[in-house]
Amino acid sequence: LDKAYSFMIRLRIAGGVISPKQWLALDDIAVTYAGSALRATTRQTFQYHGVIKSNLKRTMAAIDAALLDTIAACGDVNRNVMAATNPAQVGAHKAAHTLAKDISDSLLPKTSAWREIWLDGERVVGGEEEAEVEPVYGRTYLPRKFKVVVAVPPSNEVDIFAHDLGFIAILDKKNQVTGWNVTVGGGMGMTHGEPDTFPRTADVMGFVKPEDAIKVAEAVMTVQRDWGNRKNRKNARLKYTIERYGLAAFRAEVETRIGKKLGEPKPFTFTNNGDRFGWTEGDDGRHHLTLYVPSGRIKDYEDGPQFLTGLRKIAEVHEGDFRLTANQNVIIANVPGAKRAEIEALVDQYGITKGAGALRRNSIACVALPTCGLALAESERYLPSLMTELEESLATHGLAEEEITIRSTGCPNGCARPFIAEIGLVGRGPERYHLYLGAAFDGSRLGKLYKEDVAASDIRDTLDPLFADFAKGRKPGEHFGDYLIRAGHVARTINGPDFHDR
Ligand code: SRM
Ligand code: SF4
Repeated sequence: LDKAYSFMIRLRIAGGVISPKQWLALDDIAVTYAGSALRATTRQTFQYHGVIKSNLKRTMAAIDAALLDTIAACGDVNRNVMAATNPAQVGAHKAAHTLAKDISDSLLPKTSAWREIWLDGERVVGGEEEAEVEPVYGRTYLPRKFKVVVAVPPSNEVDIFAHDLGFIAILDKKNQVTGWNVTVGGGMGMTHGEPDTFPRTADVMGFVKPEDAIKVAEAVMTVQRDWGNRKNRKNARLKYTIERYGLAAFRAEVETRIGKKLGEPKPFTFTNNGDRFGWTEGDDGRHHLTLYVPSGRIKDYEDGPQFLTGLRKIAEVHEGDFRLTANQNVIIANVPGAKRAEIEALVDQYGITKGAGALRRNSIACVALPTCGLALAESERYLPSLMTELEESLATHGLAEEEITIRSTGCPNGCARPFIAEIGLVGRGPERYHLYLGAAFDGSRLGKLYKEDVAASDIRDTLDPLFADFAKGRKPGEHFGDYLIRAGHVARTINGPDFHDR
């Protein structure tokens, strides 16, 4: 008898957009092979948990039949490319999504191994020949994972500063993209007790015209491929390469590889890094409904929202598309005006949440226990109860409707990007967390370690006096993270190497 192995499967969905037909296929896979649950991730894709070994091939075949795959969703390659989701500014969002898709296609490994292994495809390459068909990756791929995002201001919903490479849309007065600011060197993961590892916010490196964006993406990735640290995986992400060589040298090498100079960065403004819940209307008259999905877990809750069934029913009648956000939420997008009432009725019928309290709206928790083998503490299963406690505390200080970002992870790998949340909880051990405070509401600044190893039962009491002080001392419109720095509760982090200084 074989052991009962079960697996997590992660899809690649560039920009997080899928059709209703694909939704139905993914739903069917969830019901048949994955415990009737889909998990929307912080990188705009889906994971299945608990697929047993004997069903792996059948699951992959079903994913392929839905015209999707899992290629490069993990590994030392370019990962799922993220793009701004809410199509309210139609032209700009189309451009962002197209760029994400084009980057995803151009940086995708060319190997046919996925088809060979999972779909019994013909073996067409292998061994020595492999290098010839991997023009970008060669035989040794990248030193480490590589992540790309595309943002459309004023929303920083994709957390542009948390990724290896980013493109920020620069818009003209008609909201059309005139080019992209390029960001490099962001990343979250670190290891407790090892100050040489740190999260880092990306630098804005320059400006590119739309026609040069793909070339720049390839150049940034290949410089990292050639310059990245291949001896120490803990020092291998692009953020450390930029620290080692300096931004100017890195930029010069990118310019050499693309054969022209980058422009100087153009001004841009971000206002937040969250989603816009409820209905929005695009400038083409189409409607988009952003739903709040706690930790992205799409399933039917006992005595609670019927996300899986409700979204299936919606997919059966929906004529637009679905969009996954970088905050683990779902948008029912491109709804024609005439269909809006029907969608709304289904959302209500299945108890699906269109929004939540201010703190929850701005929350993310990583998976952590029980499926993540790297978790040191709970996250997804813990954050909801902590938020209930904190909501009570905030309400006492008249802050119930205050938008504060809160994110938790079960370990310092930072899968929910906790180091750029105004309240960041990072698992340290069972029921113990490092508490990080002082990040910026728009995701442009990291927080700082405020208190080590706080017991879960003490988090509310630790934050309550800070909420009280904030309520009394804040300036109009001032965000919690900014206030904590101004009031001297925590020091400001510049971009990463100073993250551990206190
Ligand atoms: Fe992550 C590893 C879950 C986004 C940084 N991440 C893992 C693994 C695969 C654990 C493992 O290696 O055994 C987790 C699987 C848990 C499970 O049971 O499903 C896992 N990461 C996730 C997801 C599902 C979190 C979520 O709750 O949504 C996200 C899936 C992303 C996707 O769809 O592709 C996820 N991971 C992230 C992000 C955020 C992002 O990409 O925007 C980060 C921080 C950004 C960054 O990369 O710097 C992130 N995950 C990591 C790291 C640390 C990387 C580093 O540079 O140190 C690891 C561990 C590693 O790579 O060695 C990791
Ligand atoms: Fe697992 Fe750590 Fe990522 Fe959470 S942050 S999913 S605990 S690797």
